Amino acid sequence: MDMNAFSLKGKIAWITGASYGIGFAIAQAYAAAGATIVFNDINQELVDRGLKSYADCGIDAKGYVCDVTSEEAVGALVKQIEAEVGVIDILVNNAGIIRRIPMIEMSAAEFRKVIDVDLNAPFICAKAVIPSMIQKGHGKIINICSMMSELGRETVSAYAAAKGGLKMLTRNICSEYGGYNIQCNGIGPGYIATPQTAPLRERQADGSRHPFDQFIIAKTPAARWGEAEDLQGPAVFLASDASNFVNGHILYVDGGILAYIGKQP
Ligand code: NAP
Ligand code: GCO
Repeated sequence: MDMNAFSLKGKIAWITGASYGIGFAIAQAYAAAGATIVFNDINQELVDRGLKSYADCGIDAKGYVCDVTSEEAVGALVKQIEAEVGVIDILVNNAGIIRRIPMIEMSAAEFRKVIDVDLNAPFICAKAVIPSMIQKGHGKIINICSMMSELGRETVSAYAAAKGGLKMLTRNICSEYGGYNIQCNGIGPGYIATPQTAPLRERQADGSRHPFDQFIIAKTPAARWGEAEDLQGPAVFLASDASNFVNGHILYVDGGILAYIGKQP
């Protein structure tokens, strides 16, 4: 096998919401594999923070302010990227939010907001890049899904609905555009130590581990939280020619959570 199939040399990758966390780690790996990195985030402060982090590790990334829930802003950004950098070969729909609120206390507006960022925005971004991918003859779209694409839990109804929907959007993009040599796959991270999950890992006043932290370690055969770096290899694979016949798949990177019924009493 030609190992160059894993290379991203000459590819342009747009990772949404990639100033820090999972998106940043994926972008770092793409840069190491040879890709040109483009990212956006919701405000200038985050973009500046991202640009500094990329520069600190020697990556010449292009950063833009763009709210991925705005069809107009995303359309304009894609045009700008095409003019300033080139046609996007790889889109990673990474930007996301979570609200942990018991469902009967959650307003419809709060529910809609989560669906807007976690489900509608990947639709908007994918829709914006697919026409040029069709013209170019290839494209990779990677949607960052979740354990909640498969499982439910208390307080995350909107997030689970969105990430479950994102799994099916992934399969539908594959179904609709696979014939144009576009592969759309998902990555389902397990519980990853990022700012998004920090409240679930906070030390207790007596110095003990947060009960949720203990719960996740017990529920994960790997017996640890994931790190954003754990997602790098799978993300490179799904962006590269090595995965050209992998389509509509969700690759769970979860230390085994979905395989495990939980510790016996
Ligand atoms: P995160 O806090 O979810 O980071 C996502 C980034 O997206 C942030 O910079 C965020 O800005 C930005 N963003 C939010 N709304 C946006 C919008 N409308 N337009 C543009 N950017 C926007 O951190 P993460 O933990 O690295 O999560 C990345 C992705 O992985 C998310 O989709 C998340 O759901 C998913 N995920 C995370 C885990 C985990 O355990 N951490 C597990 C499974 C899946 P702000 O900082 O202003 O919010
Ligand atoms: C939660 C978590 C999640 C994770 C992740 C799991 O409150 O249960 O924040 O849902 O971040 O998406 O894969």
